[in-house]
Amino acid sequence: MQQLAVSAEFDFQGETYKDAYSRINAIVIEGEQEAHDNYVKLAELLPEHKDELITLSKMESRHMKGFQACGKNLKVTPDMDFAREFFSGLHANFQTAAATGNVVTCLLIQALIVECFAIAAYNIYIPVADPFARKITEGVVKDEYQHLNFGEVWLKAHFEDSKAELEEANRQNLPLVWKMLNQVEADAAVLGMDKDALVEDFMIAYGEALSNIGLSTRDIMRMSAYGLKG
Ligand code: Y39
Ligand code: FE
Ligand code: FE
Ligand code: FE
Repeated sequence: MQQLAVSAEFDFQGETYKDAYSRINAIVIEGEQEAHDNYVKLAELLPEHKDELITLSKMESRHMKGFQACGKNLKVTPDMDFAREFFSGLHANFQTAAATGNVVTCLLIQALIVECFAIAAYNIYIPVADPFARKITEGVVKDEYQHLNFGEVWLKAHFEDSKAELEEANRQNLPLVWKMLNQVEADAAVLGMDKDALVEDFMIAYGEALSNIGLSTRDIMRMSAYGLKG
């Protein structure tokens, strides 16, 4: 579906917009904070890539500060309790995987699923964002492709050893993404972000990532459908 909305259509200072923004903005701030923490943890798990992963973690901190500024600019207080709850499933799964040294699962959660979610959400948000947030988000989304690329390159290089864990991690975590999208659908719509467009962009980014890693079209189709049927 095409999004032809222009910023002028939105009342960025209206109560309805600001109420929805208090949750979406919080999700993005919390997501960036958790992404920072996840790359720091990955740097411990993959010491041979420590410097690069710490660089990525610092980018996530910058993203968080940028989105905090977007909320302040609209005089919105982010609902951080809502956002922590929103990420709790993926958060718990990442912690468990990290504690047991399942680095493939950690990479699938952060560098594939969360990054593809970010890429979809930010690309859909940019055309409907207020001018201040648009500039910030345009800068951020470029970085997210680099984060996704780290995961793709590592998993491609370890493909044969990773394939089984990748499939299991996908089975456990992809259903959480559909659940998260449903939870955010109404607020996203207020901001001019269409759920079908989010799903479509996520699927494209995630499918491309799995393809780059070395999965067959058949595997990609099977993996992408997990949890979609509810
Ligand atoms: O790697 C990253 O920077 C990811 C943390 C950011 C993900 C943000 C999650 C965006 C979901 C927003 C949903 C809006 C409809
Ligand atoms: Fe649509
Ligand atoms: Fe980020
Ligand atoms: Fe990222």
